[in-house]
Amino acid sequence: MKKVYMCFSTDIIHSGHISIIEKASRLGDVYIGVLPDDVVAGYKRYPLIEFEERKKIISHIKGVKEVVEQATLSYADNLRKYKPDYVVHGDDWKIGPQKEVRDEVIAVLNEIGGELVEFPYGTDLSQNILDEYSKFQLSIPDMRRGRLKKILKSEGFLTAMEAHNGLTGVLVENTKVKKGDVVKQFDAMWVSSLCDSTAKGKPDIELVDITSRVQTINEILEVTYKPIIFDGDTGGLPEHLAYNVRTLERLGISAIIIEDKIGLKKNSLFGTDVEQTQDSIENFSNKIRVAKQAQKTGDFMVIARIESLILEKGMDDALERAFAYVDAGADGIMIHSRKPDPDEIFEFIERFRSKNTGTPIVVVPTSFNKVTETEFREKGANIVIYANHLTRSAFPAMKKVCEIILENERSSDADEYCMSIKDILNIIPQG
Ligand code: SPV
Ligand code: MG
Repeated sequence: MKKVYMCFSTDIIHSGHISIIEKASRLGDVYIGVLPDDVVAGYKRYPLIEFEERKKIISHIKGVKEVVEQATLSYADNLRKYKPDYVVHGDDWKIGPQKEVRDEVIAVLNEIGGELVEFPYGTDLSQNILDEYSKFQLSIPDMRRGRLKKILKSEGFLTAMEAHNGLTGVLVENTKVKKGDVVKQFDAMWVSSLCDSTAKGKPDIELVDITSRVQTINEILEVTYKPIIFDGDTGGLPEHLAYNVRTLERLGISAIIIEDKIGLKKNSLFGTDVEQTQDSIENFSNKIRVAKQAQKTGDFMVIARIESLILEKGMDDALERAFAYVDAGADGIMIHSRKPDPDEIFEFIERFRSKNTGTPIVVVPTSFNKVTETEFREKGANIVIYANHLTRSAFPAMKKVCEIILENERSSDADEYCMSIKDILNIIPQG
């Protein structure tokens, strides 16, 4: 019996897929490579159905002999491993983003003595309609909320970039970089109190109230699909926190991070330059319990943020708090530092992990920003948040343009700092 290899990234199986599998099975035993969730996400969008479930569904289609993981968009490894006589694909990949993959498939097939068989791919609208429908599904609060936990579970690690309005949300949603065979993108968004406040021209002192913060969130929700982590500052009064947790949860937010400070909150990166007071373990543990009791779904996460290192209270205090907050029900721990070197963050992670291997650890490397994601991952961190970088990068360019126009009394001199009109018109998909 000949061997036929196909690769499936789809999560919505329709008659087109069934018909191509049917044709393929006439050529021999059909082996189907299924792409992991992060690879599908890089290639088109986060799949509605997770990897294991997709594998199971596809394995039950008539004519499929075996389902295997294809770890990358490239077929090369699996072709060399399974040495199929045929690779079957629709003829729709001769142009466009898949052309490179196709060229490589042909090259590897030449090497192993196989043949590429392409069947006409129905170009009816159904795939586009299904894709639009899938995107809509991903934006539904119930779908979006749970995705952070799902990514944590399947990948063990994720990154988030700050977003403070629709435009920055779109940037975080759509920016992708191809690194070799891998498409890199941010997994989630961080709605930072610093950036949300700064965008409104206000200090980061819990002055921008929850109504206004929710307004920002709604702007982002309307135009994006990725999960959102909300910076909940101190969480405020427990009675308010319970209400706000339900509001966030209802909107489809995946997690709130609350920090163990009390009184007039100042931004952590001021450290001890300003007066800031840490809450007691008892009080803050109570806040965590209140937040956990308030949530209605199993998806939502309450992450406790420890300010001991920021406030120079020492490593032992940070660790004592971490274990107490986990006992109180925290779904994750964020450890913060404003030191440029990561030693205290690494020490915290190591000591915490020696007793707790499961609770996700969040880091915000604004100061200790030479550490790579791989290093954080190896040390045992699970979420890396780039907390303020879009605000900090946009502002200098805007300021420069103001100055150039004031100086020259016309705008053409500032052109090199501005994107073209054509580009700004196209930055947002129309319609
Ligand atoms: C924020 O982004 O608002 C944060 C992180 O809370 S930090 O600014 O480092 O305190
Ligand atoms: Mg903040």
